Amino acid sequence: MTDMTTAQEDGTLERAREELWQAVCARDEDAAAKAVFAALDDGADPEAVLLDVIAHTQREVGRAWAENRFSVAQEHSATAIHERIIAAMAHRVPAPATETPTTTVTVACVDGEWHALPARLLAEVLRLRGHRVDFLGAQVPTPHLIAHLHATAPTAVALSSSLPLRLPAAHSAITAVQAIGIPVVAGGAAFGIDGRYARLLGADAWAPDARSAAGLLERGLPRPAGGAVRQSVEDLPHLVDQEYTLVTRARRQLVRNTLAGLEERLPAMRAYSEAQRERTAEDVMHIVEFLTCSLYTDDSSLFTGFLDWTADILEARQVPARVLDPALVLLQEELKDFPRTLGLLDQGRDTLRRRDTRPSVPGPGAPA
Ligand code: B12
Repeated sequence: MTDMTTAQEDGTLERAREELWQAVCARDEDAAAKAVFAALDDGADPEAVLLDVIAHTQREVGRAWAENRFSVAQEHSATAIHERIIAAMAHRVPAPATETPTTTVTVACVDGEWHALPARLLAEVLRLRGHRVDFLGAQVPTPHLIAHLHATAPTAVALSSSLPLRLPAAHSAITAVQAIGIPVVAGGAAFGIDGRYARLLGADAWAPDARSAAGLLERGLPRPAGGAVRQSVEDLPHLVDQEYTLVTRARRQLVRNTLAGLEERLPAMRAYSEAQRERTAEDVMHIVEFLTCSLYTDDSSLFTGFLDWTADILEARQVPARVLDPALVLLQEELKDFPRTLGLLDQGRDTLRRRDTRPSVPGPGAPA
């Protein structure tokens, strides 16, 4: 790499960000490659290109989708372009060849987690820092991960998850990996901006981004003692009330009953198109899933944060957030024997009410 002042590098990265953004908006892979390779040719640090150009643009893509400026198809196209550019970069910027890597890091997404790109970015940064990386990609079922680790015995496992819904699966993976004496560093948006869920689930370490993850792994992680797999209730004593287990077991029925209840109480729903019905079913499914995730962690902010996020998404599409309230009311009626769940639903309704200055949201049993 040529010597570059910070100001020059900032200018190069800024130009690359602008050009890459234009390229993904135009779904033009050639222009995207040109933007990134021009920055590398100008001497930009490959790690900065990965994190401050590509990851930055990918987050902008997420924002554009959330604000209804990008369709799902446009988001998919941008992600596909980024995946190809990252792959092309890996074969263009060799890993440092000076020393034999002393660490092998297995990078894997939690079971059910499709967001592989954040994990891929981490893997590439670790490779550039001289680690040997074993990248397993999206949704790795825990038993397969463990079998693989028995065969490969890495120094550490880097477990990635973007969706908080995957936290129960992340917990199983963390405890299973630690039971075979391998330390786990957790990361990705699911673990919270301050890593609170990584700590809650007993991960050995957490890092907010790939740069600090690389620093952590360079300093080394202590090996866990190994032995019997920790039971989830040992980390999360509130689970003894069984609410998480029982509500999770009933979730399909809950979604069906809530949809039937909505149809009965909201005459407008009877005129919904097939697509609108599907979207409503998806929303209700997500509400129930985030509810169970909050029960698992005993953290109401996961549920209220999700409702706030869904309300933003709906409002960006000209749908008022209060359409969510009747579903919460129906769930309160279905789940009246579960005090922790009722508390979460109450807090959820408060969150929606606070967003909506208009009066009168129907209470349980009130005619809709
Ligand atoms: C691309 C994308 C997808 C793609 C993923 C494709 C792929 N190959 O990765 C697809 C289409 C599959 C997808 C699906 C869904 N997605 Co999506 N997706 C995104 C998007 C736009 C970008 C993700 C990304 O690559 N981010 C870029 C990187 C750089 O993110 P990052 O977290 O900052 O990564 C850094 C750190 O977290 C850290 N890190 C990451 N992993 C690890 C691991 C370790 C060990 C460490 C230490 C650090 C670390 O290092 C990275 C680099 O510094 C985001 C928006 C966003 N802002 O991220 C939504 C987003 C994550 N998706 C979202 C949603 C809701 C979904 C779906 C549920 C949508 C649906 N209705 O089906 C599904 C769920 C799929 C599933 N089961 O997992 C929401 C989540 C909201 C929430 N409340 O949690 C987001 C935030 C969209 C939004 N703008 O609101 N998605």
